[in-house]
This record gives sequence, C-alpha cells and structure tokens, in this order.
Amino acid sequence: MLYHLLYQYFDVNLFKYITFRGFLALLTAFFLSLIIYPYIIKKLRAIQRLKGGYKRDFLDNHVSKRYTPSMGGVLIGITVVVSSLLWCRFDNFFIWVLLFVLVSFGTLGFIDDWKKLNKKAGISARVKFLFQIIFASVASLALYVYPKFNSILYFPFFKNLYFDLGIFYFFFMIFIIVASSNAVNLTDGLDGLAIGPALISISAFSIFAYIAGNAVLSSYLFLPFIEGSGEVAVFLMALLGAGLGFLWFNSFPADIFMGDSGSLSIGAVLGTVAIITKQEIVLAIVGGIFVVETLSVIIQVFYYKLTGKRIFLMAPIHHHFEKLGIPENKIVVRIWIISIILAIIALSTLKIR
Ligand code: 57M
Repeated sequence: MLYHLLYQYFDVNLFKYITFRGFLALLTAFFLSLIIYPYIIKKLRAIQRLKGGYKRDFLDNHVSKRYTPSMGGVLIGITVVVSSLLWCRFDNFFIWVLLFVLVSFGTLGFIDDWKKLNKKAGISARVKFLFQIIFASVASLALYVYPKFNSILYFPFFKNLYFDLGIFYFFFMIFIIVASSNAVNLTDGLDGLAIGPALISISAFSIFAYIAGNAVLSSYLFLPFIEGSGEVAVFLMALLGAGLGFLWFNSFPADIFMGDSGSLSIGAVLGTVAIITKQEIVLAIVGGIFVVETLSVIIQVFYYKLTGKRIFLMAPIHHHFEKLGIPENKIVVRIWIISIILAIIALSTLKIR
C-alpha cells in the first residue's frame, strides 16, 4: 500500500526499492510480534489450562509442555498479512497467490489446533489432506493459467537442463505445496526445530526471488527470469520478521508453539515460493531437514509394516535423538547448523552452472 501511496502519488523514490521495502516489512512483522506475543501467550495459556492441556504428549520430557499454548502460527499469519499489505505492491499477482496460500492453509491449521485444544483429536488426516489438495489446486491453477508463468522444470547445477512438463506441471505444483506443508508439520516437534530451518529456507529463497526478478542478475547467473518475483522477496522478508518474532518466544524452553496454523501455512508458502522462483528442486536441498524428517517417518512405517520392528527408536527422527538421550536444545541447534550448511550448498547452485 505504501508503495502506491508514497512512491506513485508522492514520488518518494526510496519506496520504489524492493530492498528498502523488504527491510521495513521485516521490521514491521518482527516488532508487531514482539509486542503482541506476550499478550497472546497469556491468554492462550489460560485457555489451555482451562481445557486440561494438550493430551497427545507421550515422551517423558514433553509432559511438562502440556500447558504450553499452541496456535502461535495465527500471529505469524496476521503479522505477515499486515506487513505485506503495507509494504508489497498490490499489482503483483504472486503476492496475492502467496497471501491466499498463507491464509487458507493457516485457517485449516487453526481449525485443527482449536479442535485439538477442545478434544483429543484434531481434524482427521483424510479431511486435512483433502483441504490441502483443494487449496494447493487453487493456487496451482492460478499460477498455471497466469500468462507470464510457464510449466518448465529447471534443474540446478546444469544451465541447459530443463523440461517442459506441460499439464503435468499443474499436478507437480500441487504435490510440492502439499508435501512441503506436511513436511514442516512433521518437523515441528521440538522447541525451535521447525522455525529455525524454515527461517533459513525463507532467507535463501528471498535471495533467489530477488535475483529471479532482476533481468540483469538472473541472466548473469543463468537463472530463469521471472517478472515480478522480486516483490516475493518483500513478502518473504515479512515472513522472516514474523518468524524471528515467533522464535523469540519459541526458543527453548518454549513459551508457545506454532501449531498446525503455523506449520501447515509456512510449509505451503515455502513450496509456493519454490514454484514461483522455479527452484522446486533447490527446495529439497534448502529444506533438506524437512525431507529427512519426512523420510524417517515413511521408512519407520514401511519397515514396521514389513518386519514388525522399528528402525528408529521413534519417528520423526528428532524423537530418535531424544530417546538416545541427547538434550533437546542440542538436537535443535545441531539441526540448525545442518540447515545453514544446506542453504549454503543451495546458494552455491547460483554460481555453479
Ligand atoms: C506434528 N506435533 C507434536 C504443536 C506443534 C505419522 C506420525 C509420524 C505423525 C506424527 C505427528 O502427529 N506429527 C504432527 C507433531 C506436538 O506439537 C504440536 O503440533 C504442532 C505441529 N503440528 O506446533 O502445537 C508436540 O511436539 C512438541 N513440540 C515442542 N516444541 C515445539 O516448538 O516440544 C512442538 C513444537 C508438542 C510438544 O511436545 O505437544 C507431537 O509430536 O504431537 N506423530 C508423531 O510425531 C509421534 N510419533 C510416532 O507416533 N511415531 C511412531 C510411528 C507413527 C512413526 C513410531 O516411531 O513408531 C510422536 N508424537 C508425540 N509423542 N506426541 C511420538 C511422541
């Protein structure tokens, strides 16, 4: 909004720049979070106590977390919406797609969180999956029919390797969004565990989005030029600010969890951003932690069904490490370290082509 008001009407040149608006989007979301979280935490904790606490924590060291409020993701959603409405351009198609994904997946997660708070179970896995498919299809269709977008899948490390997937790209997009949403959700089981790698991925993708939206930079780095994707970097800066504000309170020992309202929406947004910037394969590298966490569950379930034995002490894999006796914050910080290294590898794909 401020772009249109201050640059287009009052000619304040500074507001033209993506970097300047991105920086302010980050600060807006971050400080809004710092101000509002203490109030929300107090309110939600009171409700959580009234309802008898979260009833699904089986591990000994998690029993004390029973009254830690969830649904922190609602505020992530709100601060990102406010900040991006303030700092992003309204004439950018991608911003509206991202806002749709953030709000739809966030609302689905919120309903699930709310149900879990009141009853033992949330929305059934089947219904949740169905709605994820529906929301992802809407976003994918919007991108698929958008005239300035194509159905090409690019490969990192090789500048001339790409395939036009045609109609299959539509289904591929749905898969990426839903898989990414569920992968972040599965990862979200220790203080700071999901938000850390998410923030690292968001940072890496804001660099990709900025470069892909710049004709000169993208051609120099052999990256596909995506007109309008620079604005996505402003949105991602808002998400980065909101996520940092959340981490302030979710760091060990957590005052609040993001809940499905946070994990489903952040994962879906990451998937959508990877699609917009044409870096779907790079998402699997940057978000390698999410991939490994998901694979650990798939392997555990299949192996158990086949042999009746477990391969990990408990899946997802962070519970395996807990069961080995490694302290929670050590597991989390080590996973952040791996995530930073993965992001550096992913960023190196920019030059190694
Ligand atoms: C998310 N949610 C946490 C919090 C968070 C198929 C199966 C692998 C599914 C999986 C599952 O249910 N995953 C969904 C896990 C829960 O956190 C809430 O959920 C939100 C995210 N959706 O934001 O609101 C608990 O996680 C802990 N937590 C933190 N800090 C955080 O910042 O400590 C979360 C955020 C919180 C808190 O204790 O209450 C959860 O685990 O319920 N299931 C599992 O993960 C279970 N694994 C399992 O059963 N493994 C089996 C099979 C099925 C693979 C096996 O290995 O044999 C674990 N769930 C629980 N305890 N509750 C097992 C241990």
